Amino acid sequence: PNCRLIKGIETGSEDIDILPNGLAFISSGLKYPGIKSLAPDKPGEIFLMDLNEDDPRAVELRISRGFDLASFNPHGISTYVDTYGTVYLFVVNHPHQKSTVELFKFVEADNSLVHLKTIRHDLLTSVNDIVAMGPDSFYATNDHYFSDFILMFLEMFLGLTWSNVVYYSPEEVKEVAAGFYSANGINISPDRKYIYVADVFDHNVHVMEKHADWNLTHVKTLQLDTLVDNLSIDPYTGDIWIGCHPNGMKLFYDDPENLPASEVLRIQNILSEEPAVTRLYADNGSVLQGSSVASIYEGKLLIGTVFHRALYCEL
Ligand SMILES: [Ca+2]
Ligand SMILES: [Ca+2]
Repeated sequence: PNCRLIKGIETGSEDIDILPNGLAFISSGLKYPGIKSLAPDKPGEIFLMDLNEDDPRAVELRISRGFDLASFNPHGISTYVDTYGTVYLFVVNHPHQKSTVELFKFVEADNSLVHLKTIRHDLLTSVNDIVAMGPDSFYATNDHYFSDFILMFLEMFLGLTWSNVVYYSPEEVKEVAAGFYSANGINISPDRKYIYVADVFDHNVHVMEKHADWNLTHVKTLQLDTLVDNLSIDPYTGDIWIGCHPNGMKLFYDDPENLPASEVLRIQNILSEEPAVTRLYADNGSVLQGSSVASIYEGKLLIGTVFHRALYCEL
C-alpha cells in the first residue's frame, strides 16, 4: 500500500476505531508497564480523522471539564452508535496504574468528547481492549490476572493462563471466557453472532459464539506465528485486520539497534475450513515501530502503534 506518517501523532496510537461514516478515533499516549513511552509526562489524547477527506489529518478532540486529564492513559477503544445517531466512545484508561473504562459522548459539532462516567469493577483488573454492546455495556479483555507490575511479569513468564473476558452492564458483570495467556484485542463479527479474541502470547485468534445470556463459547482457534494485538473488522466483508508484533520482546527493549517491527495481517473467511491469511504491511521498525492495530475504511487503512507514530495508507 501507499502509506504516509500521520502528522501530529508521535506518542502512540494503540487503538483505532472507525465509525460507519468514516470518522476514525485514535487513542494516543499509552503508558504501559515495561514498554517505553516517548512522552512519559504528557497525558494521553484522543485524535479524530475524517477518512472521507482527500488528505485527512488528525485533530485532537477536546475533553469536557471535570474529567481528570492529567492522569488520562488511554488504551483500547470502541464506539457505539444508538438509534438516534448518538456516538458513544468507550476508552480503556489506566490512571495511576489502575484500570477503568471511560464512557464519552462524541459531539461532532465542536470536535469534543463529553465525559459521561467512569466504570470501575473488581472484575476489570487489567483491561486491554473492549467492544461496546450497547450505550453502557461491553465485553472487555483482561490481559493479565494481576495488576501489580512484578506479579504481572511473573504471570507472563510462568505462562499462567489466568487472563479472561468479562461482560459488563450496569445490571450484571461476569466472566464469560477464561484460560487465555493474555487476551488482548476483542471485536465482533458484522452479523453480531461471534466475538473474536486475540491471545497475544499464544499467537492466535479465538472465535467465540455469543449467546443470549452474553456468555461466550469457543468455536475455533486460528493459529498465527506472530503476536496478535488489536482486531478490526471490515464491516462489508467481515475480514479481520490485525496489528501484530513479529518480534514482541523487542517492545520491551529500548535499543535503537533492535527496533520493534510492524506487521499487518488480514484474515478472510475465518469460519471456513481454510481461512486466508495475508500480510498487507510489514516494516522492520525503520518507519513504524510496534504496530498494534490496523483499521480499514473504503480502501483506506490506518495503522497504529503502541508508543510510536501512525500510518495513513491507500490500498
Ligand atoms: Ca478496540
Ligand atoms: Ca491491545
